[in-house]
Amino acid sequence: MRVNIDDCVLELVEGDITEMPTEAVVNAANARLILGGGLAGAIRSKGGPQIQQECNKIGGTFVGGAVKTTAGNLKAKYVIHAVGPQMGEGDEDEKLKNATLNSLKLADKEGIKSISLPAISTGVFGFPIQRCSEIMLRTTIDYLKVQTGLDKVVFCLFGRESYEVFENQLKQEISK
Ligand code: AR6
Repeated sequence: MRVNIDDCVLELVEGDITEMPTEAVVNAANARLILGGGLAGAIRSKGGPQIQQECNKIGGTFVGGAVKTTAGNLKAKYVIHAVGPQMGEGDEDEKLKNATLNSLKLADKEGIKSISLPAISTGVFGFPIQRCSEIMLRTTIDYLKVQTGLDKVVFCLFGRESYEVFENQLKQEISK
């Protein structure tokens, strides 16, 4: 599914974000920036050791924050490591909103034109996918309606079920 938000294309695809050819891809990271399992593990193994080495130099960031490294062997040029909340730690919705917003802001600050995001926190961190779709889509649409240099924002969802949750939610958002 694909819609326009002012001058930016907002697209939903089902697939593997490590294969996305956008300039940046977002990793679902932890605050210590240690690439563990799930998507982070796929980025580590496909992208090569350089990404973890750059993360180690940065050292970490706050929950809701986002930092940038290069993307090693991935098709993308950059990985933006966004730290989502772990379910149960408190203030999860606000933290997920911030992780989304800080990823988009960082992309803009770096002059990045296209970015792919996953459903942050909905794997190992246990955040419900429906609530994630509401927060991430609303935050992104609101952001793109103000000022952005981004041409394209893609939500790359892993599996049909996650894709359908985001698709239904995006349909609702644009009918508002
Ligand atoms: N492409 C797109 N989405 C993916 C991919 C992929 N290749 N692989 C998984 N997903 P998770 P979290 C989806 O667990 O919940 C790690 O140990 C997955 O289906 O990767 O934020 C980190 O180091 C789910 O919908 O991230 C952190 O410690 C979503 O991506 C911690 O897990 C996020 O799942 C982060 O947990």
